[in-house]
Amino acid sequence: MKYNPSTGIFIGLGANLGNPVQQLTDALASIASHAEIKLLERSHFYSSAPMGPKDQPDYVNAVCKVSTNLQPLALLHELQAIEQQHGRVRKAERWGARTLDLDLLLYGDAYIKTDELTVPHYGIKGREFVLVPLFEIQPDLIMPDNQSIAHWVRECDLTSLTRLMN
Ligand code: ROI
Repeated sequence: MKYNPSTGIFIGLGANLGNPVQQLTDALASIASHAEIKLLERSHFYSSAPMGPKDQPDYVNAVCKVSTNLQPLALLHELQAIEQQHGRVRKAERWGARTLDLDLLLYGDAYIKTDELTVPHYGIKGREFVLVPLFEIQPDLIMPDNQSIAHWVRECDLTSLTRLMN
């Protein structure tokens, strides 16, 4: 099955170890210079309190919009390669700190659920550090379940999120 990306392909970026702003900047540069991926938009960077275990540093999060002819799984593999290039070490702890996390959030209106990939990403709703940057770059976005992004932004708690100057 070939997926139609016409309503946009969105990637979430997050880091809370090392120099998160630099890692996100470098990851965006890698995405922008990738032969098969075109960077269309990027949000500001946002500082956010950790969701999950609190004994870890605050995160820096952002979202970007891309276009690509890569199908979802091939795109995921390219994102994983970029994570590796930027020093990502996958740890056993599920919700632990990370040097760089690239999540395929949305691929048009595709629904995919395999062992390797779930799209829409299960962590979009209720995560202000995903919803707010997504809303910033695509305020008219309608999610695959037909809810507007604006609806979900209104539902979430924004108190631990700060927009950075980047
Ligand atoms: N918390 C925040 N604020 N930002 C993230 O990107 C993030 N990523 C994660 C967990 C550990 C769930 N918490 C997070 O994977």
